[in-house]
Amino acid sequence: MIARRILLAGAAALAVSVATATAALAQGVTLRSADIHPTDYPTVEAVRYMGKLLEDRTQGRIKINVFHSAQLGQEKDTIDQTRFGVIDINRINMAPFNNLIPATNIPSLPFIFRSVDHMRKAMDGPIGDNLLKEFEKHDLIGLALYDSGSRSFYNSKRPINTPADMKGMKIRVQQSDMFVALVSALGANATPMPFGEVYSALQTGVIDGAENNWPSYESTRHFEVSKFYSVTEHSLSPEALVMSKKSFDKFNAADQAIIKAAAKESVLKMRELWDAREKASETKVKAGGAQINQVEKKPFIDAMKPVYDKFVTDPKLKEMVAAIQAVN
Ligand code: GTR
Repeated sequence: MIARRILLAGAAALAVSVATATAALAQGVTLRSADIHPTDYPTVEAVRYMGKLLEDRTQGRIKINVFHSAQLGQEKDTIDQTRFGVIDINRINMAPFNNLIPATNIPSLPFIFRSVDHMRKAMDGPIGDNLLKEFEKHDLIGLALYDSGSRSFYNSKRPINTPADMKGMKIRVQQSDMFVALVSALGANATPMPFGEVYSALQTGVIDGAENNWPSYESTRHFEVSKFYSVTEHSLSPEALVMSKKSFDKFNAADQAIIKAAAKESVLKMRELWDAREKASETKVKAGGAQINQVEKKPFIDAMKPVYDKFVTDPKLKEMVAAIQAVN
């Protein structure tokens, strides 16, 4: 009897909470999404596009508000906030996840992808899907993978032609042990630092250089204080679009499917914006005085081999590397 009453009370409470949640969702929710990039950056625009799709497909019940320009914090700090559900959606590079989720090291590895096409093919297929699933163990839903072009070194001292040119240089890296190892393998001193601190660190000489793709080198205006851009294209570390599992679980299965589909569809939009922005950024930095030099990649590839030995240790990661290499 008592048990039955408790059961009924429990069921009633559950019904109330479901009703409250449903009412809230019926009225509409605006998901908070984080990005460190400025408002016109392709990643920001792509998540806004995803929001538009959601709004259209749910008659305005689900919207996204993108807090750009690091309004919600630097990338590493926003990871925990997303896991706890304070931030609903987060667009972050793979690198700040490297220490937390071992599989994310693989697509960040130096020269793992032969080209942008190779990266897109690998990330669009089962390898990318499995990678996205890895986030779930950490209270995150992996929604999609975005392009991030290719990262190259830039510095204020001299053009880099060979790894020897980097000896002793202080190079900023993302907060990832793998990136520290990658730069150390070239004989430079790796300095992990949040993105937002790099401009003044370059300007004051705390660091000699950093590494990034064309759009980030341009949007941050790093080219003003670090004019030698050497096209090493050593990492194609993609961007991850993740959602807090706590936030995701508040939706019913139908809405969850709509969210996942909208995220996937934003990938193509992102690529269109990205390809255009890369070209525009390259032109802009050149006009702004950046000195670009091409490099022979082989010595860099050889010097970075030890990074694989250090980070590709367990069989699952080895399999992932082999699977990526096997993609044509
Ligand atoms: C950019 C990337 C950012 C961030 C940044 C960095 O290319 O889009 O998410 O990782 O690089 O170097 O910190």
